[in-house]
Amino acid sequence: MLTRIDHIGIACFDLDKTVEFYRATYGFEVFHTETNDEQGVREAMLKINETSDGGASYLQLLEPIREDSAVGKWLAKNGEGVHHIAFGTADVDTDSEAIRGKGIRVLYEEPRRGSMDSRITFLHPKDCHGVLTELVTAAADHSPDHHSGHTSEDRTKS
Ligand code: CMX
Ligand code: CO
Repeated sequence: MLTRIDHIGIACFDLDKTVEFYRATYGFEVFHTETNDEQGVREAMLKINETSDGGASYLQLLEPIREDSAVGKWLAKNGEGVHHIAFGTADVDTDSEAIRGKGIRVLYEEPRRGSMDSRITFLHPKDCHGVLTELVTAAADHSPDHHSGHTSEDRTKS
């Protein structure tokens, strides 16, 4: 069951400048940063609020590390802006298979690694009225009760 907005993914050309915009304008602080090589992004997660399912909602600021990445290609075509939305669930495997069964293209055979060791998959935007949609199951040890909230750059996966 999808129980929260996990995050809104926002594509930007310069992560540091965009982080500073969200800090200076709204007072949102960085909760976590990492580079996800498989997804081709450097990213910052800004926690906006905790949610009734024990999770949280974030903004995910995304800077491409390669021009041929999903975000790099999208930025070249569209410029900066909202790239995707992500719904949170306790069970991304079951929920994504159920959605696949409804004839919607799920982009990965199996969920892959996302921010903060979450497990993620994506639904094709052309099957979702133009919205690239991600499904996320947060890692247990990155729930708000356990995450230290510090910034780390040590999660680069190659
Ligand atoms: N939102 C809405 N529509 C999108 C889109 C987006 N983010 N990205 C692409 N599209 C549309 C394009 O506009 C294009 O439409 P038209 O044919 O009408 O022009 C169509 O989808 C195909 O786009 P494309 O530029 O040819 O791009 P690809 O098909 O190569 O890739 C997609 C599109 C969705 C399969 C790819 O972006 C993908 O695999 N995304 C999932 C992974 C991802 O986005 N990772 C980064 C975030 C990581 C994270 O959140 O942790
Ligand atoms: Co995302």
